[in-house]
Amino acid sequence: MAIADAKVIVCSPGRNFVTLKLTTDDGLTGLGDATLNGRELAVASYLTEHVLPLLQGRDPDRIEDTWQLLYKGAYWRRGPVTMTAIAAVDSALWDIKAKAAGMPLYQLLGGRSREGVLVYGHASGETIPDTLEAIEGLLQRGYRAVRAQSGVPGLSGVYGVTRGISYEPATAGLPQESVWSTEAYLRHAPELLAEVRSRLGFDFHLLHDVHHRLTPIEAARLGKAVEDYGLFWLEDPVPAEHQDGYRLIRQHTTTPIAVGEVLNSVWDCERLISEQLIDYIRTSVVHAGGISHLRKIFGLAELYDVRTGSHGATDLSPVCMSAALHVDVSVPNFGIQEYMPHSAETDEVFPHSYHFEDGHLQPGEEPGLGVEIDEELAERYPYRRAYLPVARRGDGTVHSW
Ligand code: CS2
Ligand code: MG
Repeated sequence: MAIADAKVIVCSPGRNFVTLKLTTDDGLTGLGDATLNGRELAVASYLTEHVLPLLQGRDPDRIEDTWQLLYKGAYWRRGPVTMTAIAAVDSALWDIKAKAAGMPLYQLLGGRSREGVLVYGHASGETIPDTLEAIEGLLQRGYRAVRAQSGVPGLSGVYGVTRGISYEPATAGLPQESVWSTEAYLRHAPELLAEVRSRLGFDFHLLHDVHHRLTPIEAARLGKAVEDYGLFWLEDPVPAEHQDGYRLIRQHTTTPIAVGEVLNSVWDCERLISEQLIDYIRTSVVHAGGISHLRKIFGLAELYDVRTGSHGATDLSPVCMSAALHVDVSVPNFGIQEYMPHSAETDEVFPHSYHFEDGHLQPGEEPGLGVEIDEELAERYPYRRAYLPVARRGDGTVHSW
C-alpha cells in the first residue's frame, strides 16, 4: 500500500477548520484535523508546501517512522504550527490503519479500558443566576460534569462567557478587545463557585477555567479560596510558560490543577508531570503531535498519577474529537474529556459516529476514526479570517492570555 493522494481542505462551516485527507492506492482514506485557531493558514501552508511532497508514495503503515521523519527531519522542532501539521498526518495514518484492519481505532490502541468517556459541558452566563440556570440545563440533559464561568461585574465581554452550552472562541475580522481586571475577577470567581455548590449541591463535578489570566500568587489565593467547593479542577491558572509558578500554587492549595491545551509536546509538560505539579494534562490530538505523540504524553502522565483531560473546544474539529475519544476510551489514566457540541453546519460537513449518552461520549464502532468529510458541502463554506480576542488592563496594557 502507498499514499497516492494528499490534500488540505480549508473550510468554514460556522467556523474555520483545516483538514488533511490522505488516500492510498487501495482507495482507503484517512483524515487528520490541522486546525490552529486564528493561525489556520500557517498550518495549511506548512502542510501543502513542506509536508505533502514527502508523503507521496510512502507506506501508510509506517506511522511511527513517518512521525520521526516529520519531527526530526525538519530540524526545527516543536511549536504549535509544526506539531499541528504532524498531528494531522499521524491521525490520518491511524485512520487508514484501522480501516485496513476493519476495526474501530481504539482496538488498535489496546482496546477499551472503560465503558464510555466522561465529558464535561460548558455552562456560562452574564450573571451568577444565568450560570446556575445553564448548569441546571446541562444536568437535565444528563451531564455529570460542568465547567462554570460567568461575567464579572464591571467588565464587559469576559472570554468564554455566553448563553448556552457552546461559545465560539474566535470572531471574524480583526481581534475583539476587552478590558480585564484581576481584582474584579478574584472577588467574583469564589462567589460564583460558592453559589453553585450552595444552590445546586455537590452531586456533579464542577470545573472552572482561569484562561491563564493570573500570576502564581494570585492563582494560589484563588485555589485556596475555593477549596471547600470541591472543584474537579481549576484550569490554566497561570500561563503555561510559568512552570515554576505551578510549584508555588501547589505549596498553597489542594485544589486540583489542569493545564495543557496550549502545550505541544511531551517536553513541554515533562516537568509539570514528573514533579506532580498538576493533576490533569489537557494536551490534545491536534495540537500535540497526533495520536502517537499524545499517547507518549499520557504514558508519562500515567507513571506519575496525572490523569488526562483533553481540550475539546469547538475549534477542534469533529475529526479531532473522534480521535480523542479512541484515545480516551483506551488509556488507563483517563480523567475527563471536554465536550462543546459543534454547530449543525459543522456536524453536516463532518458526519461522525460518536454520540452523547448519559453524560458520556461513545466513539463509533465503525472501522477507523468514524468520521468523514463531505468535500462538496465543505466547498460551500470558504475560509473567513478570524481571531481570538485580546484582553487589556484598564490602563491599556495587553494582559496575559
Ligand atoms: C478554552 C478554549 O475550552 C477551553 O478550555 O480555553 O476556549 C480555548 O481558549 C480555545 O479553544 C482557544 O482556541
Ligand atoms: Mg481552557
